[in-house]
Amino acid sequence: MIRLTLHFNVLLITILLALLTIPLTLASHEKKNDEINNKQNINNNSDSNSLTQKIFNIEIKQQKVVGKSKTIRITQGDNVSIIWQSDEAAKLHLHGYDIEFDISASEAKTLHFIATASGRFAITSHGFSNKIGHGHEALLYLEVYPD
Ligand SMILES: [Cu+2]
Repeated sequence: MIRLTLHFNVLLITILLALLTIPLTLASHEKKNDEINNKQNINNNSDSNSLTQKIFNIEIKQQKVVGKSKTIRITQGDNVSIIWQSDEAAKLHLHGYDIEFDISASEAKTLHFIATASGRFAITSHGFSNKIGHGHEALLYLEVYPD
């Protein structure tokens, strides 16, 4: 009989402890969720606003980039726009990012991307005037420096 009451007491204490801990764990979970939500909000704000805008104007004449500099230098994470003007239609290829895009002789074309990967990447022609080909000579290099 004494043993039974002892066992019963132990059981009762265990149940009481369990009941006490449940609200505590729930409360700490809520707090953690709040913290996570706050962090996400901060990140969301920075995602839309804090990326640095970088805009470049590139002109192509007689299948070559006009000007001395054949390198575009940016920082990883930049929000990049390259505006192309050309005297001839062409298919261009940004290596590394593997973006292929068309430029035309009639209007400017904007290549837009976020510079997620760092490194040195060639922009080559995959043919001018709709003739398919792959120029091994790079028109331009894109250098993305690590943030
Ligand atoms: Cu290519």
